Amino acid sequence: MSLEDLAAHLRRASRLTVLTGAGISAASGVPTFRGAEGLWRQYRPEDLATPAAFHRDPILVWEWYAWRRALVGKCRPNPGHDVLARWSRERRCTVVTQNVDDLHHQAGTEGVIRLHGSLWELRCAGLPVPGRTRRRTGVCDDEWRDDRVPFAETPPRCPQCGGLARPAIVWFGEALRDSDLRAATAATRCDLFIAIGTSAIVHPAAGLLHDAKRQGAVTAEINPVPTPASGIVDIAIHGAAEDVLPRLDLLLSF
Ligand code: BJW
Repeated sequence: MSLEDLAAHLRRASRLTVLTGAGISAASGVPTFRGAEGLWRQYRPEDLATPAAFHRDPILVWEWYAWRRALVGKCRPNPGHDVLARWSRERRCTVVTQNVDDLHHQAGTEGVIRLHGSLWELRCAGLPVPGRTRRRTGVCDDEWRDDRVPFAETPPRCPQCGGLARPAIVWFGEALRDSDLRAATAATRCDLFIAIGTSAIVHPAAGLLHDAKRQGAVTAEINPVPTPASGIVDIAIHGAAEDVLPRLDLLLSF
């Protein structure tokens, strides 16, 4: 099946859902996790992206996030994000993303469902700031946005209780926010489901494509390399999102 076949399904689809992963932001300069230059090739997820890692060494974890915020803060949406933003407005396309970079939002995508949180949002960790206070704080419900690079102080503190703040990001072993998972699951009831730029191995996000297929959706994947989803989808397009999506968008106008 070809790009033309995918365009034909897109033209017919009245409910379209797209699941994106780190690959859609690669052309913007955001590192992926598992590619040759991926973050997990240089860092161990268990040292940086688990609640246990944060309890063990919050300063190390915050240094890593401060570095990523500085890097991602300079990145801008690419033509792949732009096409999806337009589809969200003009084709009732629901964008579900695993990305924490907020580039879909910056591109003007409406109603993005962010499964893994955002680099730019923080919440209270309910822990004392190392070396500052012995007092254990409660967990405040507060979640707030802070896009300052660098932070006023590292590690940042909860504005409500003064305790340690943490990134509002879903780490390994943590549950996704109920409302996000429910919205993403609802979006699997669609005519066409396209997975773009994801290695399709992190659950529950990776299961969404299977749910969509089980419910009768045509499924597609856009990725330069094969993934575990490639053998399952109806249409696998091997290519970069920033090239394939504008070509696909152009085909829709004929
Ligand atoms: C391009 C491109 C271009 C490149 N164009 N494409 C079995 C064993 C152990 C654990 C588990 C298990 N089964 C399930 C689990 C749990 C775990 C999991 O799935 N692990 C797997 C790795 C096995 N899942 C979880 O822990 C989740 N929570 C959970 O299950 O909770 C259960 C629970 C319930 C109730 C109570 C308590 C718990 C949470 C998962 C959170 C994932 N978080 C991360 C890191 C966040 C940290 C941070 O960002 O700071 O999210 S992991 C990382 O992977 C990140 C991503 O969102 C996620 C997905 O990665 P993605 O986007 O697919 O990126 P890559 O790099 O993998 O792939 C990029 C792709 O792009 C590649 O294919 C390239 O080819 C392609 N590409 N250039 C198009 N130009």
